[in-house]
Amino acid sequence: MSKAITLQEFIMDTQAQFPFVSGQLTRLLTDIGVAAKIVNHQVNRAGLAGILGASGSQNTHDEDQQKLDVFADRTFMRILTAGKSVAGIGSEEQENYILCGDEGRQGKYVVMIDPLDGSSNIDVNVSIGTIFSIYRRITPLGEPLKDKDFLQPGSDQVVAGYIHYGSSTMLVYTTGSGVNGFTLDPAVGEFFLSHPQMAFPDSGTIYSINDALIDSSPEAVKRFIVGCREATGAGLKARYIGSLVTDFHRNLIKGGIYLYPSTTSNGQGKLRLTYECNPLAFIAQQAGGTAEDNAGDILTKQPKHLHERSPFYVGSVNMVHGLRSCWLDTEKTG
Ligand code: AHM
Ligand code: MG
Repeated sequence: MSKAITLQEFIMDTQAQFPFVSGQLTRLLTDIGVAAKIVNHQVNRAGLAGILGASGSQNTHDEDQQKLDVFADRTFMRILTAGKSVAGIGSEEQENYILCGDEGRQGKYVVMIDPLDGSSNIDVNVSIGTIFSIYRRITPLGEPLKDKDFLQPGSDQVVAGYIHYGSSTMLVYTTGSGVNGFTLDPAVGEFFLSHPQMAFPDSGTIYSINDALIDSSPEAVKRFIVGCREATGAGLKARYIGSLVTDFHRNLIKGGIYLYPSTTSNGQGKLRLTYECNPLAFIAQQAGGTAEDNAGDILTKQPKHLHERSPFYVGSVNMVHGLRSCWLDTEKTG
C-alpha cells in the first residue's frame, strides 16, 4: 500500500518549483493549512458552540462570542501576521488593508482573503468556504507597503486556493503548476492529498446562476441561459448553492459553469475581484478551465481598489467560450 501524502509533505516536496525559494512561501502555505484546521473546527461545532448569531454576546463560559465570519477573519489574521512571511493582508472583513509588522516593511508576500465566504449559508448549516490568494510584494523589502502591492492583476498570483467546509473539508490550491486537493481526516487532524492534478472537464452539464438575476442580466447572459434551458434534453441541469466555493468545487469536479452577472441595479455584479474572482480564476486556469468578466479574461484586469466588484463567469472552457459567443452575437445583432 502506498503511503498517504500529507499537505505538509506535499508543500515541502514541491517547494523547489517556486523560483527564488527562501522558505517563506512554504511557511505561509503551512500557516494557511493550520488556520484552515482551526476555522474548520469552529465551523463543525458552530451549532453546538453557540457561535452563530450576532457578535458581542457571551457564551456559557462567559467568553466573548464571535460570528463565524469574524472568527475566521481573526484566525487568519492572527496566524498570517505571526508568520513573518506576510507583509500585508487584504480581507473582505476589513475595510482597509492590514499592514503587518513595521508598516509592511518585512515579509515577501501579500495575501488577499475572503475568510468565510457564503455568508447567507453560515447560519443554516450549508457548505461555506475560505478563498485566498498570494502575491509577491512589488515594493522593495524594507520599504512600507503601498496600494500597488495589493492591487496586482490576477495573472501575477503566486498561489491561489480555497478551503471547502463541506461534507468533508478540503483544501485545494495551485502554485501555478496544476491544482491539487487535500481532504482533512478529522481523526488525525491532517490534510491528505486526495485529488491530485484536478482538471475541469472541457464541457459539463451544470450551469450555476441565481435565477432571480437572469431577467436583469446582460442580453448575452440571458441568451446563454436560454440555450442551457433548451439543452436540458442533452443533460444540462441548473445547480446553485449560493456558496461560491461550493458551486465552483462541484463544477470543477463534474464540469460546469458558474455565472454571477452584472445586472441593471449592480453594474459590476456582486462578487469581489481581488479575493473572490481572481483566486478562483487562477485555479480554474490551472485546472484547464477559464474565467471571464463581461469583456474577456478576468486575470488581466487591473484592480482599482480592494473591494472592487466584477461580473464573473468561470468553469469548463467550452461552456465559458459558449457564453463568449453569446457576447459576440449580441454585439453583432444587438
Ligand atoms: P458573501 O461574500 O457575502 O458571502 O457573498 C458572496 C456569495 C458567494 O459565495 C455566492 O456565490 C454569492 O454570494 C451568492 O449571492 P446571491 O445570494 O446573490 O445569489
Ligand atoms: Mg465573500
